[in-house]
Amino acid sequence: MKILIAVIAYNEEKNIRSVLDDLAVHNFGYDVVVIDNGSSDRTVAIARKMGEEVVAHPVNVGGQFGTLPSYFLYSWMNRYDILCQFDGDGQHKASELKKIIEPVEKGEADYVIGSRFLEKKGFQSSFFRRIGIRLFSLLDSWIVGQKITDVTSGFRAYGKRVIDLFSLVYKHEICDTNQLLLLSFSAGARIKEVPVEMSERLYGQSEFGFFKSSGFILKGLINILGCILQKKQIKKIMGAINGNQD
Ligand SMILES: Nc1nc2c(ncn2[C@@H]2O[C@H](COP(=O)(O)OP(=O)(O)OP(=O)(O)O)[C@@H](O)[C@H]2O)c(=O)[nH]1
Ligand SMILES: [Mg+2]
Repeated sequence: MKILIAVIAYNEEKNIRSVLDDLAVHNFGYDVVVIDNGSSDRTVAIARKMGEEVVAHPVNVGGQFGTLPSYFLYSWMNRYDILCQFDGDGQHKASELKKIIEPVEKGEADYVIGSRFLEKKGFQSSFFRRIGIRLFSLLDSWIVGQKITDVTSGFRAYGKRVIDLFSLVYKHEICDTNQLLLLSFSAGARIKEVPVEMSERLYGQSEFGFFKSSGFILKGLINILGCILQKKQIKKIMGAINGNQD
């Protein structure tokens, strides 16, 4: 199976080298691509100098979620079977990639979330962020009918069904992880969570300061409603695509 690790980055010149080194040390046969979201620092130059493939947005688009259409399309065009998102800020560990990839490789899941809250080890995020994560995890668990503990986790693996969905069918803006999870579910993706340990960001600041975190709740609720309304349509289109492929 062809596996791609997409490292998403925006002004991560202080972190990117150690992230790429970590991925090189633990590489068990995956390819790496850096999706740079219009950094104004040396992120792109450092990654290219290290010999990595880089897709560089000429300008910053859509916050961290602006990188998703690029990695889905890159993955689809290069015929990858499994795609993982890996943050360029040093919070994810390459040694844990096998854990999130394995369920997709074994054909048990199409959308795997690395959860910090299953074993409660490592960095657990700030108090306010945890409230938001808990609220959305509960709501999404109810909608998909299975327990989700860390819906906002950026450490994820996707199988072909999800790659097809976001490269061929759903080309609109992706605004948050509720939308990503719920649309994948509507497309028939089997969801699984595995325990992972995350670290604190090495350098720099998170995209989610106090104000953005507050807006994040309202935006999330609107997104969830939108996904419920689109469920039937996504199901129908994905059914047609998979029927055609068989
Ligand atoms: N802030 C920001 N980050 C981006 C953007 N595009 C890509 N990223 C990358 O997205 C990843 C996650 O961003 P963070 O701001 O750390 O957000 P987070 O990890 O979801 O939140 P924390 O748990 O608070 O760190 C990092 O590797 C960023 O470099 C962007 O436009 N803005
Ligand atoms: Mg982060």
